[in-house]
Amino acid sequence: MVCINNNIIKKVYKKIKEYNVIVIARHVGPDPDAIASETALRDSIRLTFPDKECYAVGLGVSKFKYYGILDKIDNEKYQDVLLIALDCPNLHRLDGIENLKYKEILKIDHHPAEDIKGPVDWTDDSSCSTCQLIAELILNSPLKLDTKIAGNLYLGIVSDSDRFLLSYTTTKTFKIVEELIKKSKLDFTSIYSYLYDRSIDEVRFQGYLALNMQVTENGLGYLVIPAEIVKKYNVDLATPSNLINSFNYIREVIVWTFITKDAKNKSYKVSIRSHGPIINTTASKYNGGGHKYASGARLNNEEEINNFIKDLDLVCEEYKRATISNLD
Ligand SMILES: [Mn+2]
Repeated sequence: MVCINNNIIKKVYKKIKEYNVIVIARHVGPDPDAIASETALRDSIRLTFPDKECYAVGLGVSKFKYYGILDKIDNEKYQDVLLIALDCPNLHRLDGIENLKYKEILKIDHHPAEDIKGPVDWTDDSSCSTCQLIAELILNSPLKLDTKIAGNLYLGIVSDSDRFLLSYTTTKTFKIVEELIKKSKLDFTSIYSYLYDRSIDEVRFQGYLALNMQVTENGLGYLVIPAEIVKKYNVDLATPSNLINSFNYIREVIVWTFITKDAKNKSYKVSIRSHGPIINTTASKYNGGGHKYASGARLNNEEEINNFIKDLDLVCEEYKRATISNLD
């Protein structure tokens, strides 16, 4: 049976009802789940409570403009607002809240809990996405739904679960998606292009990644990508992490990572995926963190790169050894 979190949903709804001004924020460098959850929740609050002021803040990303335009507000103008943090467990990674005088913080997130802790906190790392939680909230409270809101939530769920492929996709995910589509009459197959449309430059860059990825005996796939390559293929720093899920289901690879030179910040941006070993503990040793099987990190120099690769390789080796001894 699918269990709906009615208790916390009631508390979240009550908090939203209590405030006249609500600011919704999500993590820096947003993905579709982060952007779609904030615009969907904003639009639902506006639809339900036309007299409230509700804003979704943070830097806009032009390729995500389908999900809705983000709000530019004067943060110092507002007092006593409710800040809703979505898809982000750390205060310092919330985008667009500098100098905002918020009275309380309400968090809805599917990452393991970190420093954000408000009086109402809905953290559920068994949920495939923040959009799944927002859909659960809207479907089980007086908050209103329309086709556009449902479309945003659907794409956020599809994106973060990698098309229902990742292990935190559950029967609850399907139940919520079914209800979302039924209730809104969403024509869901017509909106996939907003998620999957890409340029030939990106496809060619994916070819570069495939040709150049190193694979160790223990099943670690890794590649350090120089800034010149990113430039040569006319892609950007975010492209390797956008493409990393495409390298799942390679027989010889159990953990894979792309390490991209970030010339502007004089460091390296790291994305890691796994279909076995837990990797967020290694990520947290290198200025990062995230989910058990999908994490990110930051490296500062070549020595750190070498140590990081060695550590991950060891994680793979230990995992392989444990799996083999389980078979004995
Ligand atoms: Mn997410």
